Amino acid sequence: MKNTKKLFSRACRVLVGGVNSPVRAFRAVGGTPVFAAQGRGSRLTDAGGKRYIDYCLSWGPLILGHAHPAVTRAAVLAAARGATFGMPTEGEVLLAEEIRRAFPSMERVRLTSSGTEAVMSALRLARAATGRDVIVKFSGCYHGHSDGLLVAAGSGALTLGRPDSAGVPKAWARMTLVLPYNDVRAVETAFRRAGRAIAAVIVEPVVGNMGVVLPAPGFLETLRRLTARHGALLVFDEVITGFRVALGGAQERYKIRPDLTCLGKIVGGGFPIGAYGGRRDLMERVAPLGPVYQAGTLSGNPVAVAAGLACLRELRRRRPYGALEKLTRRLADGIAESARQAGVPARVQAAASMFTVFFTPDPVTDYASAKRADTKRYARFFHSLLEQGVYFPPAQFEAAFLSTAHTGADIDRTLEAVRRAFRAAF
Ligand code: KE4
Repeated sequence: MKNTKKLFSRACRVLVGGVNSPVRAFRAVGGTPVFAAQGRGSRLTDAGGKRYIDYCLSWGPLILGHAHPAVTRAAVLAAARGATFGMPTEGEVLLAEEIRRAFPSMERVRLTSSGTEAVMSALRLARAATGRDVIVKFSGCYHGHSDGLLVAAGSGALTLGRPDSAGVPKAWARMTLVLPYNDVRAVETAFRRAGRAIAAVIVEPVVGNMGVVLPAPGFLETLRRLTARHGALLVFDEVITGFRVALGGAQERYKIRPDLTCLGKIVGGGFPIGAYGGRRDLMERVAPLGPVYQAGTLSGNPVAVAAGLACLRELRRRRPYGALEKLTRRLADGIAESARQAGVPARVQAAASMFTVFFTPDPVTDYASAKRADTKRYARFFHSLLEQGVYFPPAQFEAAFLSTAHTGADIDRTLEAVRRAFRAAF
């Protein structure tokens, strides 16, 4: 820990808050952030040499675990051929084909370097295609840090208590209509009142950024029906759920065909990649074919593409989703049972291999109910597990993840640490 403290104070003298992304700063849970030094499989080693079973997994990308041999080999070989050309390469075509094979709704694809870029571009396209300005989003959902979406945002913005970021022009915020997640009546009212002004509805089809919140039966279907009826577009932000809740993401699981989809995280195998895509008639409005400009020096970067392709091909070959879901269910049920036995009010909400422990007795269905969770208890839970070598996301309003590298023995060890945490910290 000494190393880490020294490293963090040195980091704070040059990096804002000592980190390159706010969620890493442990502001919600207190203490000094863990500095990673190495990862392998389900294990993470910090700068002080301490090892952890990792359930944060870099906030989602590492569904195959750290340093998967096929992904690492692909990236190293690609790098040796040249890191970037600023020219089309075959790998980008192969990755886009692999994405479309899993997401048939993505008839045309554009690769970017982050999920934020993918979402920002998809919404620019939605506004251009409809000639309308208003975007509907749901409070507590997070869609990256582009201006129009930092309104009632989840993830780090929610954790830091600043769901509406400073610096976002009021005009931008006025073009973002925020509704409660899972509130069908609110969506119907919004369309009744402003349907003709709404360009798109963007949604995390399964929310990760309030912690894991599932769509109520009929919610996604209502979004599909109302957007189609009013000439608005339905945008699924599957940056977390893509290749996570199924090979074809939430749209495969819930059998809903959105007009546009945004991807990130897993699609790059741990390297910087985002992607957006959808109906051909929409996507062909994007430059160079159409008037919607979007570009990127490292979009479709050959090294990232090679890693992403290796990752997606491994997922297609292994189809690990049943086994991942079973292991996640065992962990989630075990945590819930330990909380019950310890008399600690907790809800463990899971979807496939993503889950969240909320310290609240009630179901978490939207931002208001998520905010009722006891975040101080979460901080104590987090630190007790950290001490015992188990690394959960350092914030209540995030999702924890399993990978194909997690084993039954990892789950047993984790449940033992959870039992101790409930005894020691509650
Ligand atoms: P990136 O720009 O971070 O690649 O993707 C933005 C984004 C878009 N949509 C969803 C549903 C997302 O969850 C994200 C990013 N997720 C956060 C964690 N919840 C990234 C972690 C961070 O901000 O450091």
